[in-house]
Amino acid sequence: MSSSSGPIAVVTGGAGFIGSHLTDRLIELGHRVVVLDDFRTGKRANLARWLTPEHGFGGASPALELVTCDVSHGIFAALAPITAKYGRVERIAHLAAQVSVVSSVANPLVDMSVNYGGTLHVLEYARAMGVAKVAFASSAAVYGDVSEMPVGEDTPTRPVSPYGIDKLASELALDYYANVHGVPATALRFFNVYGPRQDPSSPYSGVISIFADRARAGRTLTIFGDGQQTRDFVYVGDVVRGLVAALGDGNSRTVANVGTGGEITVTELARTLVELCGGKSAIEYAPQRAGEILRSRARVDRLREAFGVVAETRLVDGLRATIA
Ligand code: UD2
Repeated sequence: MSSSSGPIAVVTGGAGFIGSHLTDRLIELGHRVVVLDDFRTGKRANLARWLTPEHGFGGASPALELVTCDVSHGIFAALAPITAKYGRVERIAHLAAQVSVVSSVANPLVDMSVNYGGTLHVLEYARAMGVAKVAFASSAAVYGDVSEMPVGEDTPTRPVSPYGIDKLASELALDYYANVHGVPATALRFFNVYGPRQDPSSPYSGVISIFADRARAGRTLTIFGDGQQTRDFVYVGDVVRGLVAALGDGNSRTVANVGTGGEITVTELARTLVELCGGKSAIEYAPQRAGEILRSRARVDRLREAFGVVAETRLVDGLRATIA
């Protein structure tokens, strides 16, 4: 990839949890990054490092351009002034999405238009402008409920939510654009991503963000179900390494899981977080959530073999960083 004086890397959803960490990393690596975000869930504060006072109130450092844009309405107009100034877009990481599985069940049409529609707009831009690589944030939700663990990429996909369906449809669109229009594209299926900047404020926020927030305040942690369900929790820094690799040349049409290959029960997770925060919180149990999957654990061979990436952050270290 090229330096900040050269072509541009676009991060859609770049003010969000994962997108802002990716933006940090790409700028550190010397890229000029254009963040497209509609700020519905993304926050300027996540990019505070690059919003320096010497570039004016709300202005960004020369390595970052921040553009308010709802990706599901198209990205040509938002990017035109930037490309006129700095030249063409070379790479796009497409992370902008409606991220809640539960909202997708309540509002499937909104979900489909934002998530699948947004992907089509990105791919249309990539086709028209000859973008060198698109990396797409897919999800373990494409698998649905599978009995075989760990889950490999060749496991039949049977999503059980509109969210999973539109992530899978987006993967199919990537494949179509790669095949028919020659747009190099890679999809990464994220497992349960956690880390600093994950917003705990919604009841459907990631469990680690909610538990960490409560454990720090000495409040009770609520476990849904018997707590024996497992998840493969992967630290955001490791996910970013996967994305950076996916943005590089090669591996077009590759789909890869992004997880650790391990799993932990929700009860074990709760106990660990309570302990790390000084042991003041109680743990209570509430009825199981509808549509809950019992186990989730990624096969990670392809991530290692195709991208040279191994998620190496130990859970306890990632939890400490999240709490801090
Ligand atoms: C994750 C992803 C989702 C999708 C899905 C695919 C997140 C935030 N969500 O959903 O986008 O990709 O995987 O399968 O990464 N829990 C509690 N107490 C709480 C909150 C949660 O016990 O206060 C439990 C919850 O019932 C579940 C586990 O913790 O068993 C993880 O929940 P989650 O909402 O973090 O993520 P998940 O796996 O439902």
